[in-house]
Amino acid sequence: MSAAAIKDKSPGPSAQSPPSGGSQESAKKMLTRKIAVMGYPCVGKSSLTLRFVQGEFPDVYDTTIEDLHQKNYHYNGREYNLRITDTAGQQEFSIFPRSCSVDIDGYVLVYAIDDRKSFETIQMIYEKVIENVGGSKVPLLLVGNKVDLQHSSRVVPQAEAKNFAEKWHARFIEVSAKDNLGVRNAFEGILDEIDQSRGIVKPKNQGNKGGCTIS
Ligand SMILES: Nc1nc2c(ncn2[C@@H]2O[C@H](COP(=O)(O)OP(=O)(O)OP(=O)(O)O)[C@@H](O)[C@H]2O)c(=O)[nH]1
Ligand SMILES: [Mg+2]
Repeated sequence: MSAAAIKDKSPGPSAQSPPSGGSQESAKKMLTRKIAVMGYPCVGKSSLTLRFVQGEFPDVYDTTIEDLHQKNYHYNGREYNLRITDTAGQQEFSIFPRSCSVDIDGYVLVYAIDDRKSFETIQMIYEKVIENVGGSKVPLLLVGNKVDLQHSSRVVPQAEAKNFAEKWHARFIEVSAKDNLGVRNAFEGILDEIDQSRGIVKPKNQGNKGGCTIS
């Protein structure tokens, strides 16, 4: 796998993460969070990432090798430097990408609600994450993308995905990168999961676990 290209779309001079011992007070408070976006090919990993990072939905499908995006993000009174790895779609998971096993704070596992195979594969990916990263306390978000297609071509019932998320102690959300539904909530959800796992914030709404829906 080729080295990830860094795509920094954050505005302003503080786009880079602060050097250690930096002098600016604001820079000192910047929290770096590394997030991996994983899933079967064509589920919308890149569209979701680009919608969040750049506010755009790409016109053309361009399969990903691996891209690293950066974004500075203000959330819950904190400043985050987000480093989001948009991974290559995986048909099967015999090899777990090294870039996803080292130094990742949280995982966004994406399937498409109109693609049953992508949902089956996400369960394998989940097992590989647990196997490679270790422990059952990995911050995880299960994302059902393409919810704009729910009335025409849904094949993965929401309840089924919700059950898996509950079993995994993961947060769950259905989104549409195309219609920009729930995308921000998804990335804020994984930030919450990461910060809760570190004891930085208390779980504020357990109801979100295994059940946040955009419709
Ligand atoms: N209807 C609909 N189509 C979407 C949505 N998100 C992505 N797509 C389409 O799905 C196709 C794949 O999108 P990508 O974002 O490239 O998918 P990917 O998972 O990054 O694909 P790989 O990099 O090949 O693994 C494209 O044709 C997108 O336009 C969505 O929310 N709704
Ligand atoms: Mg992609």
